[in-house]
Amino acid sequence: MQTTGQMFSGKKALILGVANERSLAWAIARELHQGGAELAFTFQGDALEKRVRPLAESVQSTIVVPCNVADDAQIENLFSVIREKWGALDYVIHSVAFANREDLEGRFVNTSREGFRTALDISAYSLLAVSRLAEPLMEGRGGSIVTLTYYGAEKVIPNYNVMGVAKAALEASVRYLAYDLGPKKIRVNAISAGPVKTLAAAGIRDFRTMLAAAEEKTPMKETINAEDVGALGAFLCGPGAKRITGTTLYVDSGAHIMA
Ligand code: NAD
Ligand code: 0WE
Repeated sequence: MQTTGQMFSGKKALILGVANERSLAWAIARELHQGGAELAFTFQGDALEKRVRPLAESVQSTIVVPCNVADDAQIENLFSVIREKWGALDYVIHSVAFANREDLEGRFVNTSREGFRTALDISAYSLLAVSRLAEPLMEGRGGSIVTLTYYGAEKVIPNYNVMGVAKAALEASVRYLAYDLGPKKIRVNAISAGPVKTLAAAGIRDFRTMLAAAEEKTPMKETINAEDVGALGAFLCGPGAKRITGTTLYVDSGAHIMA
């Protein structure tokens, strides 16, 4: 048994989806850093760079690269930087989702072709795009790819709408990627997290009411926090998960078992 402090020493982790200190990706990053991993971060847009750089510096990360996952050229540039600086990669944390604001309220049936495309492109396709470029860097050493999902992929959650469809595609993609990358000992899994008040959630109308309802309905009568997600993310990268792939693990105080 390795000690916790040494669990990720010599390991290299690429983290996509930190917006600020409340981001679920940041909670996973902190946990990996705690275990001794080296980290690289991406940010989307100039506005977030000034948020992400200080966080990266606080964990001694020197790789901070812009990456809008809607743009193949930016994804390719990201991996050319990783290839040049590290030449190898152990973990990818994919914690990115986006749908147009107007598609996260009202009727799902009204989602436009463009709104559907955007949600699926950024929230689901991006996992394949990133995994394809991570594969050669993980060659010969194995790896773990972790993405973030939500129960709205499986059951109707009012207003989650096209994001639910995108998360369903993401979860299916996790299975197909796990099949493709399995022979190379690259594992691919999703974390299905209960609601947490992050930047992405702050944009959602009545989110506070939803949190209160979630607290009431879960077996444990409590909501989760980002640290809970951090712990599961690190577990999925660690030795305890070495034969876990293609699946969705829940950190939701048991919410998903309830009728
Ligand atoms: P967050 O706002 O901190 O993170 C979302 C990230 O997505 C941001 O860093 C944002 O920059 C990034 N992003 C959006 N569009 C992008 C693009 N085109 N290119 C690159 N990056 C882009 O919020 P969060 O809650 O930490 O969300 C992270 C993940 O967790 C998402 O996949 C979300 O669906 C999932 N999730 C969140 C909750 C919750 O309640 N907060 C619950 C379950 C799952
Ligand atoms: O996946 C999410 C939300 C992701 C998200 C958030 C936004 C807000 C700002 C994607 N796109 C956007 N676009 C924006 O313009 N979650 C799991 C959090 C969430 O969102 C909901 C939820 C929960 C929980 C929307 C409706 C109902 C519940």
